[in-house]
Amino acid sequence: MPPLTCFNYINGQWVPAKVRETSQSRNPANSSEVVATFPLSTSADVNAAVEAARKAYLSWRKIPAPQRAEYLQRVAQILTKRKEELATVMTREMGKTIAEARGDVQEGIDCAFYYAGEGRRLFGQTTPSELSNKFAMTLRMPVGVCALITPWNFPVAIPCWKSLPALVCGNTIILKPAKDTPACATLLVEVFQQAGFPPGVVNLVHGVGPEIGQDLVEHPGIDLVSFTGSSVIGSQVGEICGRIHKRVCLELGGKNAQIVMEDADLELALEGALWGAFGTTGQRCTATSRLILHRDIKKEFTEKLLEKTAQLRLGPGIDPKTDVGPLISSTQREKVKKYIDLAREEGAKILLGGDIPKDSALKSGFFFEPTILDHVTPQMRVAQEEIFGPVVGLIEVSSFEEAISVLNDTPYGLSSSIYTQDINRAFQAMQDLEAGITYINGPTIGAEVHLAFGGVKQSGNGHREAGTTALDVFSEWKTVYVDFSGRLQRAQIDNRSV
Ligand code: UN1
Repeated sequence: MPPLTCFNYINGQWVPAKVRETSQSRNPANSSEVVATFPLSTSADVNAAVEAARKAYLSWRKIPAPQRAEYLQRVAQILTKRKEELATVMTREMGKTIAEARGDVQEGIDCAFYYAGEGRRLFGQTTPSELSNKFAMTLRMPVGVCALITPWNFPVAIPCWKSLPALVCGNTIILKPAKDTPACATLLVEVFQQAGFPPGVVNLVHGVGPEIGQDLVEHPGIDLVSFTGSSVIGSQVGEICGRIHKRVCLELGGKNAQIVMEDADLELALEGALWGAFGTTGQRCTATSRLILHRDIKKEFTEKLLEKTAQLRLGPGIDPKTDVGPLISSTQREKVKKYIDLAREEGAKILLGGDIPKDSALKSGFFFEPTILDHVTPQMRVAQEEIFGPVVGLIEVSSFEEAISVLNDTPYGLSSSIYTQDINRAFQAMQDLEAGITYINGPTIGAEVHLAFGGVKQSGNGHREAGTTALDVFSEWKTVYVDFSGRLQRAQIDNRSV
């Protein structure tokens, strides 16, 4: 297939960047196939996108939300029609298996239907006033122009999580996708174009993070930044936004764990661990990277886990028999490799994997063996830092209380899981696990679009995406008082007897 030539999308037109330098995305399963070329935009392109988005905002915000929702309804329908096409390009460009790529597009479709429905709600509140003949209410108002900076690991779902609630709330958007997945972003924006959004409502600027990311974040014409990515970049984004009082939503890393208690259904816990740790080659911010195992089941569970993990088939995601695709890039693979070296130095034992596969058929891609580390202790760096690869560390514990405390003992708090058949422990865990998401008898991955998504501690800045909670990111509350008494009523004074 010839490479896709990607352009920026500004004010309803596909345009090249002002400086005509380009870069490429490549298929991580073979590293040689160029999937797309994309422009390396500069601040001049960002300025043009901001100008278009600002102008469009003036009229888009005035379109009634139920009518804005009709555009989202069309996005849902067109995405459904183009699901297979987008999934195939995603697998080629990003590497995840074709089944998972379909799931990624499906998440976008679900999101579009969900927020289209929100267009007929966007509920505010009415509440009694302290004073007579006076009405009090809150309304959702749009924020303005939103910069959406998105990662490569969910190249359709995450841009949808951000753009669709932003649009239904009446904002205009500038999407800046990851440099690794320009083709996915281009096809998604093509879907928005087909849905007929007025010019300037949806804009796309390609480029490399540090170069135009900062321009976007600092630009005075942008009112809100929504960023998903690493905690390191997230704190830089947050710092700039804090300094200039810009609204910012940060979805950052995770060091998610699955607890397996001695009373758990072991087969179920095993399937959950395999999917949570090695699904998407461990490249999810919700991936399971620690297994906290009760000592009474650790031996049996580990043996079975080793056996099942050894059976996982590595290969190009496009082959339906593949369980685990490649990592996104050689840089990411180097990072994973460094963590394996570190694990060795720290005294962990590599039970399985830990290297680049020897199989010559896999040589040209960025593959890495599914890896199980044993004798991991809670304070090792491999148990504290996000690896973002197919690596899981086993930590032994002797009690439920210890399991909870080990799970909580990292700087992150995104997703968490416990397998137990004891209802009291399940509820106790629900209450005590320090994470934005807790699964009872399910793996740490697999969030659904109509529920809040996000984490505590360094996993974010307190906001939640998805569900109605995303509306709180993308709208401002306006409180309105209507006094129909025809006279001055002084709150806190005229309604008091003393
Ligand atoms: C991410 O990895 O950034 O819950 C998002 C999940 C997916 C989304 C992951 N629905 O695993």
